[in-house]
Parts: sequence; structure tokens; C-alpha cells
Amino acid sequence: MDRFWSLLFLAVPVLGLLIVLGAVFNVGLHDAWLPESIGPRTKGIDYLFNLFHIIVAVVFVGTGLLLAFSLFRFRATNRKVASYVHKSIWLELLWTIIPAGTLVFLAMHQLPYWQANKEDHRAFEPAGAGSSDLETPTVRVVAYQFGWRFIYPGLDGTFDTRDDVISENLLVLPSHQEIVAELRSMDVIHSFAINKLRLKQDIVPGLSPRIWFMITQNGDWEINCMELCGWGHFRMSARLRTVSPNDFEDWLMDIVQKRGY
Ligand SMILES: [Cu+2]
Repeated sequence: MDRFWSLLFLAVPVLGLLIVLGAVFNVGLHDAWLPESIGPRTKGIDYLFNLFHIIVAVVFVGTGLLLAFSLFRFRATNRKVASYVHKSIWLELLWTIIPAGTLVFLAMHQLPYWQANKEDHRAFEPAGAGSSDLETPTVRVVAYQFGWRFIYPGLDGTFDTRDDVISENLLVLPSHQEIVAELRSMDVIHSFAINKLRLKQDIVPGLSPRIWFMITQNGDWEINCMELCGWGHFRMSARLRTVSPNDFEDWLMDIVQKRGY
């Protein structure tokens, strides 16, 4: 009977590994790994994602196997007694330095990707700088319980004027263009996420963080709120539609003209 327990615990790392391999190689599990990419800058994020997963997998499988081995070897009927180690300075050093070193490595290693995705752009506002030299965002995203409002500056290119265009839960954008979006929240913390762009930005009320991205395909995609923001969080999704730059101008013009400005 005590062998049963070691087998049961052995099943955890084995099944865990099989599920991940099935997802990665599309065997048995369909579309369970990373979603397709619709932007040019997702490669770096995917690389980090895979690297972190490999490190976690090694630790997870390693500790799982060790646990199963210990349960089997030191089972009651085997009459082997485990040795107890006290105050081993080398062991203490080993299991402090390896995790700490791994974390420091990951923190340093991801810096260039953070730089490329968050800082290498004109829309980034360095601490202490005035906001006057920032470019006008393509769109202002307003999150609320429970939905999304997308505001375009309209024909005059300025926000908070009469010709602003407002779209509820549908974000239309031109493809193959660098997009700058300014995010705002009307109530609680929300998080703007487009999975196929590996893009996610929290929106804290009172702050207006900026994001920038480019989409190189035309089509309809999903926008989600990634922060548990209340009872209606589950239905806080919106549609993202990318069209050619000409079609985007037409779409905007159409709305402005219908309103008669
Ligand atoms: Cu939300």
C-alpha cells in the first residue's frame, strides 16, 4: 500500500510534463500553447515566456521526482531510516545561492526586452519630464465597470473637442502603423490586454499609462480585462478590428460626417 503513495506522487511530475509537451507539440491538446502572433514585437516576450517555463519545469519535475523517490525509498515496510541533517552551512548556502542567483539572472536578463517594449518610444514619459513633448495618442482607452470606451481625437487631431469620435466596445485601428494608446480608468483597477500581441497594461485610476504597438494583420481580435475588477469582470471584453489605413480613415470620416460636423 505504501508503494501506491509513491506512485501517486510520481504521477504529478510525469502528468505535468506530458501535458506541457502535448501543448507545445500540439499532440492531444489543440491550441493550448501560446496563441498566434499578430505583431512584430512578440518574439522577445515569447522567448522570455518559454525560458521562464523551462526553469520552472526543471524545478517542478525535479522536486516531484525527489518526493516520489523519498516516499518509495523510505516507506514504512522498507525499514530504511532517512538521515537528518542539522546546521550544514554548505547546504544552507547552496539552497540560498541557487534560487537567489536564478532570480537575479532573470531580473537582469529581461531588461533589454523591457526596454524595447516599454521605453524605446517617443510616447514614453521619463520621470519628471513635462508632458508637452509627448505625441498625441491615436486613441484614448477608457475602462469602466464593465466595458471599454474608445475615444479618437477626430479630424482636428485634438482630444476633448466637439469632433471626438467615441466607440463603445469596438476598437478600430489601422494595421501596419505604430499605434499609441493612452489608458484611463473611471472607477477601479482594470487591465488592458491583447493576448495575440502579448500586450498587457494595468490601468490604475488617476494615472494615464501609455502603450504602443503595431498589428501586421487585418482582422478581428479580442481585448480582455486582465484584472479581477468586480462581478461583471467576465464580460469585460471588447473587439479589436484592424483594417487598412485607408479603410480606417473612411470609418472615422463616416462617423464624423454622420454627426454633421
Ligand atoms: Cu475590468
